[in-house]
Amino acid sequence: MNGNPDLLIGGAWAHAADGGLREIVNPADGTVVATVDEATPDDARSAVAAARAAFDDGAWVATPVAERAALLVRIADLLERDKEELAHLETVDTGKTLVESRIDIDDVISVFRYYASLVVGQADRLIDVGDPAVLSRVVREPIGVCVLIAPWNYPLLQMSWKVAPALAAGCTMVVKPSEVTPLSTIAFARSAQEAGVPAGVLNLVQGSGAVLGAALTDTPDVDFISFTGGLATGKTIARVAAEHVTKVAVELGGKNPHIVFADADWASSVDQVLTGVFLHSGQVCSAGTRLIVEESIADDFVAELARRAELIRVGPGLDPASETGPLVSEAHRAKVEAYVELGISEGAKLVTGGVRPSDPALAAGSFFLPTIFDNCDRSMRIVREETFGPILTVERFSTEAEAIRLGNDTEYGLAAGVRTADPARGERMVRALRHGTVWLNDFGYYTAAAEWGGFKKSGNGRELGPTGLAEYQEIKHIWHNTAPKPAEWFKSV
Ligand code: TXE
Repeated sequence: MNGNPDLLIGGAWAHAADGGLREIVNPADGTVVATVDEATPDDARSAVAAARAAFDDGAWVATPVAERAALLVRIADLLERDKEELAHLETVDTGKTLVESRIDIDDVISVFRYYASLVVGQADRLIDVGDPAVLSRVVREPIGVCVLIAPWNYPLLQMSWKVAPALAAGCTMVVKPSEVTPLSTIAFARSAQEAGVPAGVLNLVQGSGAVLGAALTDTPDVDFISFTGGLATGKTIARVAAEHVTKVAVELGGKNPHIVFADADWASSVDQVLTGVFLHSGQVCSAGTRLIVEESIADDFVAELARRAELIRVGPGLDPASETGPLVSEAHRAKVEAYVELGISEGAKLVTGGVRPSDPALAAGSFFLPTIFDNCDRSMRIVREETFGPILTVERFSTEAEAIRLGNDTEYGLAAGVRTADPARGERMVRALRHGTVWLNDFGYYTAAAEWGGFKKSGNGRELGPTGLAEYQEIKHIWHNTAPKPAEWFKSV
């Protein structure tokens, strides 16, 4: 049995019902960094029941909004206090560099502060129905019990985009981090408890999604499921939830174009195309994995990218010299390697990378070198499918119309980048691209105050911004007649 119990159910920390454990591996060196409780479906059902009871009990829902906001601020303060420890957990769990992990935790903190301030500013909408005796107003109420499922690439960050608005709205919840990367979420749940989140409001189970999925989603006791992860799992969850008419929001990744016109600023374009795809070894839903570059500069641009990609220092996330870390697991590296093989067999030209680093010091980790494929086109699966690894594919265009067509020629629609010195063309492009976020002469940035989410198969619903709070709220119209009188409808009666 593990030391500290890792499941939080109804305000009490618990071990798994069957004593099951899971080893958590540092992908930088293959070492076991922790052993955590692996929930059973019964544990997951207990967590849902605890969230249901805490919601139906009404006390949390009735908590004044200012108190809920103050709780969010206390959570943010505790995360600030524990930032270094949380960043360390994120790095040994996911492999990303400490620099990236610290940025993630800063963003987590800002999300809690953002929703604390947003929710206190929400006002009911008053409607003039033409009768001064009637008070008509539209109010927001918490949607209810939420199941919040997060992936492994940004474990606490993705979870915070769900937990912060859910708490702000007055919901209760079961959170399930990825079984590959649960450590920061377990630490977070302890902070939430320390901050004073009432028993049953936030429950945590961790374990295999395939095993726990049905207990968390195939139930009438859940009112809302927010999921970030892969397309296949998102479809499964949406199908199961439909049976109960449970509202679902899913963020399912992307295959994001980064379009570079010949007049674009050269230095920032090279830099941002590289960081856009190779940051966190490409394990980013909004990674700019498709370079779509104007024909006239393509050869020189790709040559410069390759030169710079070969200089990227791949290494353990805890080593300050590392610029990007390993892939999250051996299994995931195998998937990325299969895509490289596929790209070669599809006829793409391997310009650089495509292999593991030769440095023996990295042999125990699941590292993979930044990889660029030129001469790509939309018939290739490496151009159409999310590889979720450090693989950049290069397509070329000659006209603006062709750039738009290529940029939209994907079943996904999460994010896109455009680089041009012509503001009018830039504005035409950002409106023409069918993606949830479009960057013009920048790439990868976001803010808690602006919505995040995808068009098409990148999902539905939005996180962050006011819409990210609205997802957790039901709308109720209240019609109050302060001077009731007979309706005088059926005059004969
Ligand atoms: O994700 P899964 P996987 C993409 C990326 C990656 C692919 C598969 O292309 O290669 O998805 O990754 C939980 N019911 N993204 O298999 O399975 C699971 O335990 C309920 C993009 O790791 O989608 C984890 O907590 N939950 C993405 C979460 O779902 C289930 C980030 C995500 O795991 C479940 C990650 C079930 N039946 C991968 N099955 C992004 N949008 O950023 C699994 N889970």
